[in-house]
Parts: sequence; structure tokens; C-alpha cells
Amino acid sequence: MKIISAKYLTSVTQKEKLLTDEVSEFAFVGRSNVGKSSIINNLVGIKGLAKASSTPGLTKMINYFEVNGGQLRFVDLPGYGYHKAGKKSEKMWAELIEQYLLHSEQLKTVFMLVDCRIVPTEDDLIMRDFLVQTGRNFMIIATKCDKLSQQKQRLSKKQIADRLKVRQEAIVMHSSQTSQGKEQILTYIENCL
Ligand SMILES: Nc1nc2c(ncn2[C@@H]2O[C@H](COP(=O)(O)OP(=O)(O)O)[C@@H](O)[C@H]2O)c(=O)[nH]1
Ligand SMILES: [Mg+2]
Repeated sequence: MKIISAKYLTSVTQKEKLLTDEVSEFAFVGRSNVGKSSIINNLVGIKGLAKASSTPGLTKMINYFEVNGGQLRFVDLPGYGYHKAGKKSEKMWAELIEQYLLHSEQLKTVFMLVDCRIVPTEDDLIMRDFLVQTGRNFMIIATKCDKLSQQKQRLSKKQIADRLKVRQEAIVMHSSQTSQGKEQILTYIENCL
């Protein structure tokens, strides 16, 4: 599919404020700094739409982006696995993510991002288990794959599949720098609509 326009819509910090209209949503989850904002920018082709920050843990909100004038929405979920903000606020974010993933009716697919150079962590395993429990359609995206040679990418894919107990076909290698994997993800989105 082609993305011809995208804009920032709103940010939400409380579950009562989650959007509930009919627009199809695609959510991005993953640890802080894994590349959630960057992949949204890459998919829509607008640098800086979702702010990409090198300071992890600052996105505590659910950020909504409207794509193609309301055809669909991208949802940037707060990063998990970053404890500096303290246990209490970490728990609040987790609750917000959980509420969203459990109850959003328009959510078509969850893209779970893992860094292709890092073996999925305990937090990633918890998220994967949670996604399986919710029965949500999800796809694993291995980010920052420009950092690995083709051969290392194949190895990384296998390791991620083993650790997360998913088929290798369920993993897309992506780079926000080279756009590797972008078309595959856009085609997948189109097929979900
Ligand atoms: N080389 C490379 N760096 C990336 C890629 N995606 C994100 N980054 C960098 O990783 C850092 C965190 O990215 P960001 O999108 O803010 O992660 P978020 O916290 O998950 O939203 C930033 O410094 C990005 O420039 C990628 O595909 N390749
Ligand atoms: Mg971000």
C-alpha cells in the first residue's frame, strides 16, 4: 500500500481517553530505544513525525498518528523495560499498554519490535506471552538491521525466533536507515485492512 499522508493526532496518558472510533489501528510495542518512533517515521516517510529520541524512557504516553486522512492509525505505545522513572510510574505505563492491548476494538495488528543485535530480554518474553494470551494478531520486527551483514541477519532471525518461540516467517528484518523491510510491512498492513 502507499502512504500518502500522515499527521500527529493526539497523545493519551489515561485509559479513559483511548480513542474508540472505527478507524483501524496498528500498534508498535517494544523496549525503550528499540526504534518505535523511527519505524513510524520510516513507514510514513516523514522524518521527525514521531520524535526519535536517543534518551530512552521519555515516551510515557500513547501517541496516535493518522495515516492517509483517516484510513488507518499508527499507535506508538510507551516503551517498556526502562526502570529509571521508578517502579510506580513503570507500573502505570504497563497498565496503560495492557488496557490498550486488551480492549482496543480497532486494533488490527501489533508490531512487536526487538533490536536485531540483542537477544530478546525477559521483558520481551513477557510481552510476547501477553500478546499470545490476548489472541491478538502480531508480527515481530527486528529493528536496526543495517547494523548487521546479511549473514548475521539470518543468524539473528533464527535466534529471535528460537527465543520468542515464533516461526522465522513471522519475523521481518527492518531498518529505518535503509528502509529494508518497509515494503513487506506495508503490504502486510494493506492485507489487514
Ligand atoms: N542504525 C539505526 N539506528 C536506529 C534505527 N532505528 C532507530 N535507531 C536509533 O535508535 C535510537 C532510538 O530510536 P527511537 O525510534 O527513538 O526508539 P523508541 O524509543 O523505541 O521510540 C535513536 O538514536 C535512533 O536513531 C535503525 O533502523 N538503524
Ligand atoms: Mg519513541
